[in-house]
Amino acid sequence: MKPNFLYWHWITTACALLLFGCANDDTDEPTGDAHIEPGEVVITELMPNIQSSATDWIELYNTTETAIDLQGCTLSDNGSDRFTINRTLEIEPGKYAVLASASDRGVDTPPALIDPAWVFSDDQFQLEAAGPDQVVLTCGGVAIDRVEYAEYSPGPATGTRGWQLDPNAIDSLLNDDESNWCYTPLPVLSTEYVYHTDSVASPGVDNPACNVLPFVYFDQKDVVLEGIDLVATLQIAELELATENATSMLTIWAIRDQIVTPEVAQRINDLYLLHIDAIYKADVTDGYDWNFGVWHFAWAISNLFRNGQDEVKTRLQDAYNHALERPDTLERFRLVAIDHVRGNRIIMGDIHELGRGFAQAHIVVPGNPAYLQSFDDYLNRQKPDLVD
Ligand SMILES: [Ca+2]
Ligand SMILES: [Ca+2]
Repeated sequence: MKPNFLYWHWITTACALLLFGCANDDTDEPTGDAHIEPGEVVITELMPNIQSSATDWIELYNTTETAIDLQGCTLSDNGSDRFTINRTLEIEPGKYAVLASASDRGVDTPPALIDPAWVFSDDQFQLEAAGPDQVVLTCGGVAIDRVEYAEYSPGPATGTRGWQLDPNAIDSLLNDDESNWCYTPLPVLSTEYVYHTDSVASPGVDNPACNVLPFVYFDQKDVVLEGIDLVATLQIAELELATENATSMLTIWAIRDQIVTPEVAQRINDLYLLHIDAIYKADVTDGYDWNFGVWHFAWAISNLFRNGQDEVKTRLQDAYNHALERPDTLERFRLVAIDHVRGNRIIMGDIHELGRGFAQAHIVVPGNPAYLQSFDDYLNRQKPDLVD
């Protein structure tokens, strides 16, 4: 707005006349030679101060095509915490600098935490885990980038987990929008961002994409299938579960976000308790092993329980109590399974194309041509084509 601009112009002119950085109340701060413009350095990831964690840290990214020296720049929060970078700290173009409260020397620690570009003390600066808090990078009295976060609550799966900017939004304005941020995705196929067993973050390297999965939802109304025939679908689930292979529970998984009656909940509770131990010992089927099966079965029970009305919860209580402990028995997918079963949010939806295809081939929704029309429809589709 114009009045603000004029006011700001007056302030900056007055500051220039005084030959002092007006926004700089520490007159003994050294000042870097380089002139840094807003947005040339962007805050891309941060780790608040968690009691169980040794370090909190901030990742900065140089968006320009020349090296930037942060000497003289200050990092501050929304309170009185601040520190000044009083020696050369150069970020190469397109590279990161991680500023941390301590060096972390665990065996599998990322290099950027073993040898941070800058180490500050807890007395100088702490990012509050409870939030809200903010990080402001100020150079020459000008705010170069600023990021706010409401709270840090990554859930039960991890000790520490990066709060990171989506790699498609590396920009000082786009990073003002909290919807462009996420916790570092938990490992499924790769353990690239895992260290210390249960830390997941990418300090000093590119952030992984926040969400590459097309069918993930957090609101049950977005995933409820109108007209679903749960009785016929459960017939299919029972038939498949009887094989007790590593994917035999997937029909239950496919209906985990639907609104079920207490009777259906009871049946699913019983099916889970009847088959979960066999799935735990199941052989590999089509590349899927018992880790996959146990994770998805426990996830299904957790969603049904947490979305359910009181009577549904009562019927599912035994299975749910068991499912809650199941992720800890896994050799693979443990962190993501903990998040799905015990995490802060209920992860709903078909997740990806493969999940959607499976759901459409195993859920009965009469009148909806994308899905099965009946139990017989399922049986007919299992038959090999007959040649007259
Ligand atoms: Ca910003
Ligand atoms: Ca990163």
